[in-house]
Amino acid sequence: MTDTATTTTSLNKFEKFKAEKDGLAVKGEIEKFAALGWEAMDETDRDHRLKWVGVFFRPVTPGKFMMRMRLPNGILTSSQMRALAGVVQRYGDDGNADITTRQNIQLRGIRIEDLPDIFNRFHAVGLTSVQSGMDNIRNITGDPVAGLDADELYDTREVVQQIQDMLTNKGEGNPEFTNLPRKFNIAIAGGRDNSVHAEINDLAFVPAFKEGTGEESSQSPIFGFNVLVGGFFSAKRCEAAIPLNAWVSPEDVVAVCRAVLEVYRDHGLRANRQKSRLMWLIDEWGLEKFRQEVENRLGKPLLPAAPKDEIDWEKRDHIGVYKQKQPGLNYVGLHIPVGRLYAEDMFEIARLAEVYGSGEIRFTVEQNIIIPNIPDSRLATFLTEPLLERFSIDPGLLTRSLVSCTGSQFCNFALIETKNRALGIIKALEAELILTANVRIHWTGCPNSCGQPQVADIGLMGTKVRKNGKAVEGVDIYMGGKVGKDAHLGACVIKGIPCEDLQPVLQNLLIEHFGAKPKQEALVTHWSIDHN
Ligand code: SRM
Ligand code: SF4
Repeated sequence: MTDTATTTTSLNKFEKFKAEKDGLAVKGEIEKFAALGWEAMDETDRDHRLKWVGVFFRPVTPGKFMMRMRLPNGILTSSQMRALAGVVQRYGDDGNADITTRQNIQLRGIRIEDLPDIFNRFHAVGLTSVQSGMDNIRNITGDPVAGLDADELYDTREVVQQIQDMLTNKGEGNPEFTNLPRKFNIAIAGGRDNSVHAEINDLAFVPAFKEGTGEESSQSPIFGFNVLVGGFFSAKRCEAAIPLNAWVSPEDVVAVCRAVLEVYRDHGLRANRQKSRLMWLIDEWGLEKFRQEVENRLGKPLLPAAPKDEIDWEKRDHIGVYKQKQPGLNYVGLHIPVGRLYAEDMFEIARLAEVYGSGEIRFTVEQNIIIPNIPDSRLATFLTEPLLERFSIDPGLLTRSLVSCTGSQFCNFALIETKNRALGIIKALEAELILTANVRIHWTGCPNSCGQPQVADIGLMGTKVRKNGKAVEGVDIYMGGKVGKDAHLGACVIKGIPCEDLQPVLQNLLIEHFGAKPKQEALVTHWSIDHN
């Protein structure tokens, strides 16, 4: 199918196993695997190909798998949430779930023998986990308040669903897109605040108005999207997406996604997995040739980009109570500490969404939830629900913006433990400091950057550090990430702080750069940004 993948003799191990048997083929073998058990399975099927159906072998917890769903635009129904809760409760041995940095959810503790029943349960409520890992397109993110926000420019829900349906054959799996050179991220922004981090996706669409041309020139500006390409993070390299110099109308978004993906699938670099993301192809070809190839696949010329996009707001976090564009209705954003949920929480969230709202639940890329469509008349009672004591609408100013990747509890790439440590340090900092504004602190357990430290005010990336002659868990500190309007990536400013020494370092950064005041002056130490 691809020129590079099939003709090279020195294929890397991943290209080899994909050429031998398509990842999606495991879909038809789930019953067999369930009967065999994980220990007897072929290792490549178990460790890699199962990811094509969203099932991840966890070397940290052998025999207890993780399942990564697909939730287009981060939206699910209460019945779907209940189905997920049921899986975590019934099948998840020590099970829990994590809301992810792509508006998505992962379930843990899954046993291979339960997969046939779990897939039946998903099917019954219209959920899919297909093509959510390995060399596939990840969950497609859209505006978390699409269709609710009076100021939105475009309701992203339908187009995000259409893209997912095209790429996954409505959740059944689509072999056309199961052998990409590497993972691929797509985001569609519909509001003015870039709630999806468009700039860190391989392909992103940001709202932009185009002046009418020719016969249309007398008309008012036309709504569409400027296209960004090539954004990605990896251990080797991190890049913000660059403009493709293309403007597309909403009706063309799905076709443009297809065209870009076909070009990437058929020409993306496959020799070295550290150099396979879309930006490496753009580097090799130059943007003009890449754009030309996309046009060829699209079968028509792309229009040049609109001179400016409409991202002109600071990014919102959606935590708290907000009026919807529908009179008398509200959406409420609940803070979920580091995105971690247990079965009973999930059942309770489903109940609250049904009793107070319309049954709909949404996730944000900050690993939080939104319950929309709560009428004014029920809002006060909703706000007295006990769950809101843990999942607050008004958390502390550091807690509020805390994001963390999985870390060593479940991820074998991790160099450090993240989620629990992140919560512990934030609690201690909030106890020591008086803050005047929220500060976005992102933790990520290794340079793969799943926790997006480069978009944070303060990003913490796990590393190993030597202290007193011993290797201990530590972090490199990133600063300067800007989201929303004029988004740009932060950079590493301090390297190699042992985690056990981190709290005073963060305390000082918060005082020096974010206006925090110590509750007790004596506790301030003298670390500074120049310290190494
Ligand atoms: Fe990630 C691999 C977790 C978002 C960059 N990521 C992994 C694996 C699958 C590694 C593994 O097999 O253990 C992690 C699973 C751990 C686990 O058990 O949970 C993992 N990534 C996550 C999640 C769950 C982090 C979170 O706590 O939210 C996010 C799942 C999103 C989803 O729903 O699909 C997640 N990963 C990201 C992001 C952020 C984003 O998409 O905005 C990035 C950086 C952006 C990007 O991809 O350009 C990211 N993950 C990576 C990479 C580096 C990719 C590269 O090109 O080198 C890897 C490693 C790889 O693919 O080889 C990776
Ligand atoms: Fe695992 Fe590293 Fe991703 Fe964290 S950043 S989830 S430790 S791969």
